[in-house]
Amino acid sequence: VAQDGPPDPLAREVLAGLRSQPKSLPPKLFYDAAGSALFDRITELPEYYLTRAEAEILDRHGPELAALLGDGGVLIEPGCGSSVKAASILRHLARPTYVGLDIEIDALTRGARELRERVPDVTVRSVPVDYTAGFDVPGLPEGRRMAFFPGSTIGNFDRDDAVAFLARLRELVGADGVVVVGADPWKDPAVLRAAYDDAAGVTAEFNRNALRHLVRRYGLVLDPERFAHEIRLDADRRRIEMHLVSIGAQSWTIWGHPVRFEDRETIHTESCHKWTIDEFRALAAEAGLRPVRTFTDREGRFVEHAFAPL
Ligand code: AVI
Repeated sequence: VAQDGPPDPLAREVLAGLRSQPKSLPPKLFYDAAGSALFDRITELPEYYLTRAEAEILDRHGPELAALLGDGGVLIEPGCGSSVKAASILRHLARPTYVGLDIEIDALTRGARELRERVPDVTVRSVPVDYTAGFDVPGLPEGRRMAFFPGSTIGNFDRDDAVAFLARLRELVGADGVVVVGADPWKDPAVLRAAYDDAAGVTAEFNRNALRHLVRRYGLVLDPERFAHEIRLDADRRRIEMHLVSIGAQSWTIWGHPVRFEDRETIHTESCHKWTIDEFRALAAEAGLRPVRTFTDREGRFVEHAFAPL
């Protein structure tokens, strides 16, 4: 176990979060290889409607979204996720270009390969950047641009950060570009609760993986099993919070610093914002974006927003 202070920027962030009140950890800690595999399992859970609802929208309205970009257009995806989503737009276009931005080289390589299989006509460019730290993408090809940010990942940003991020996407696409964002609106609390606290306990494991990741990556001595998964719904702030609740009082020493937990004290690990269509449009307006098309699935559970610069 390292005793000489936090060894890298992520470790410094972790220590600061655990020594603040209330305690928190950054959600990016979920996503080591094990956490990414757990997230893939979440997207297939019966309770986690988001991925299926969005797939239905993209499948049905792919041609209309593609028409907003046009032949020869450039689709830019920060944090390239499932290539199925981008393919459902690009396969309707001639000579499209896909630009994936991701810090994980493996994700970029896999995404590029899968996309080429799905859309033979596509030109793929992979840019290894941490898109959360701002992005400057030099040498983008000519053509109209669409920034594509599906999956309700925007909901994992706090409101001000979401506005700032959308403003960056607006700049990236330029005056005649399009910004397409998937957002999950507030709905029946029982449906939301089940989506983030599934019967099989996969989301609980995903949440605990933030701690397991710390153990694996830094060799910290702590027991993830001594934390319970808890979600809190906050209707006023339109969000679900994920927490890890300490089972009993416990003390850790992290990089030479003591971290103490009272019984039932929590670590806030993630917020998932659920903005309604109007709330999300208001937020996008603050980022200088106006709605051009809005698509929902048949049951109205999920929304794909298309915006243009104001
Ligand atoms: C990645 N993100 C959109 C997921 C969400 O629904 O906010 C992360 C997640 N957290 C718990 N379940 C899934």
